Amino acid sequence: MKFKMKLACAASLLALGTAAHAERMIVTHDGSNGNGLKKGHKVLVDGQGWFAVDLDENGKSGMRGKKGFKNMEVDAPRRLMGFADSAGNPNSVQVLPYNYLQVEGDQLTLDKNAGMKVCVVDSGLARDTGETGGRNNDFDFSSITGDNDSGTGDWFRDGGAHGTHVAGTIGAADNGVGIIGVAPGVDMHIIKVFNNAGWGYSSDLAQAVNKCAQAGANIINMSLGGGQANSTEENAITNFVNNGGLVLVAAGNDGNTTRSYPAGYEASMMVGGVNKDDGKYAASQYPSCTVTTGKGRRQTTTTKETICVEIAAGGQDVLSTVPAGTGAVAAVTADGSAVAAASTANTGTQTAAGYHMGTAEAVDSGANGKVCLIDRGNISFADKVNNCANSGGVAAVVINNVAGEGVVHMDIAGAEGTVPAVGVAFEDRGTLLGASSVTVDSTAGDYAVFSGTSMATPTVAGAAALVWSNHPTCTGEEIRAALKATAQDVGDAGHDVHFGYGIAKSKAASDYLTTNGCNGGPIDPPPSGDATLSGSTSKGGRQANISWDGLNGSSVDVYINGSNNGSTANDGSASYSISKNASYTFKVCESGSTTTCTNEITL
Ligand SMILES: [Ca+2]
Ligand SMILES: [Ca+2]
Repeated sequence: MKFKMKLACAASLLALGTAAHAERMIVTHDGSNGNGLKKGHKVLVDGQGWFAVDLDENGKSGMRGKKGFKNMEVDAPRRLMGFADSAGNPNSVQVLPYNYLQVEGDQLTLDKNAGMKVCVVDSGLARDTGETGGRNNDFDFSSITGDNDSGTGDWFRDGGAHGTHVAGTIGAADNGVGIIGVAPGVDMHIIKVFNNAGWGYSSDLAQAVNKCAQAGANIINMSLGGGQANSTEENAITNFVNNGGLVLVAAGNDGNTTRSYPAGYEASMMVGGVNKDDGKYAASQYPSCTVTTGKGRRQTTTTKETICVEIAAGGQDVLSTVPAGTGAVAAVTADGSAVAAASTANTGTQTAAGYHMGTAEAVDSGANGKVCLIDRGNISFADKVNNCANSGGVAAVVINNVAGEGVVHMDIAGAEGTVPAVGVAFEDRGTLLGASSVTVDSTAGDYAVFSGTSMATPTVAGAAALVWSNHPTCTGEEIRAALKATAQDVGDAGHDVHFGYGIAKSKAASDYLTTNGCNGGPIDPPPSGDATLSGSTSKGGRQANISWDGLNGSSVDVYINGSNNGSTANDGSASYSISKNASYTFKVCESGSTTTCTNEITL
């Protein structure tokens, strides 16, 4: 019996060894023998004159020799276009979080002399030892003030990680380590309304808003909310905005249509969440923009874009600062290539050869001394980690089993095995299984990944400070309008309840204010569909080069300075001779259409 078991194991290992060398190929054929070519293979996708199939080297040579075979090429994986945190461990290098890149934080510089100050109404900031951890060094504390409160204590001691994470997204220092805030080093004023036990502020939120005003803040970030509107609270926020300020408030994380407050007041700018791929953060609330008040003949229905989500930013899986020692971040490399990973409670650093344990449902001596590469599924994460540790594995890397879901965030509560354990994305499975050396570096430290509209809101607050510092004569309402006018439309075409005007873009908002002045100009109609146009000049300003995509048809019409310049092949690019010191607008439309067009650009 024992002997038979061993044989069975050996057989399955061999089978895996062969499968690891198989590649997903696209085979094209002339149609004369399609079924003959497919015979004996599992067809993954069946097209007209082609099919996709996994083939090892023998399979490839067999296929080439068959009647009707035309060609064969690797079916390369395609991913959604998206943003990603820059590579590295924030405990030793400065990581650029994806939400910072997505909001164009890297494309604009904060002007510190403009005197922007962001008031963070949250759970305090980890400057000294607090309720959950110690000082986070990734702040310029000389630029940060706060107010103490009898209910919640010192603003400079954390009352939980939330406030430190939010403040880091707004203004963590650009100092070569940790993360970078969207407005790095911006002046901040901290009001601690929560502590680790929950709400503890001795007065109301209206008082917090007034304290922000007294401190000279021009932006307030409130990554908080609840169900009931309150007129005192609303009046305080309205006054702050009427005096030229801007108030960003989180939409909430219940994934439903509830209007949360203070986000739902007209004076507040409600912020929704997106993920790194510009998709919706599923938990982000999406209240209607329409309210009905009164009864019978006095009933009125009002639609206002200021009582629903106005703008969105990265809120899912956001990396930022936490009280020292309370976070954990993971970095994985496969033969030196960085692979995105999520940490677990099991931390540590190990480098070894990788060993594919399948779904790791049993102890496997092959993993001894190696990094266990484990597919998600069938058994709990804790059991996978235990089976890796009990096999003598030095670290466990669990690979997601669904494409497009990103890294797997694992709860390994109950695992007895103490080997470092991390989760990675399905898309990196091939890289990991093909690597001869895998490093797992999961370090307890001062940074962590959180999700929520609480993370999206400070991303927009940072963007507002960044844009406003470059246009300091504008009011908060003008900054709010510019952010909306230049947001990247996502989801349903145009304004919608999930994203408002779309994803905030700092550089675009700043450019818009440069072009149109604080009170804005005419807003370009949003491009229909996803058609986009970009361009540049060359030959000393004598040639304009444009590139577009997203238009259908074999040819397109190019409009220069509003006039149809004639048609050109829809091959995605064209060049035109222009006069050196003149400016030209370009727009590209589907042939014969004046509505299915790209955005307009000026060169
Ligand atoms: Ca930093
Ligand atoms: Ca939209």
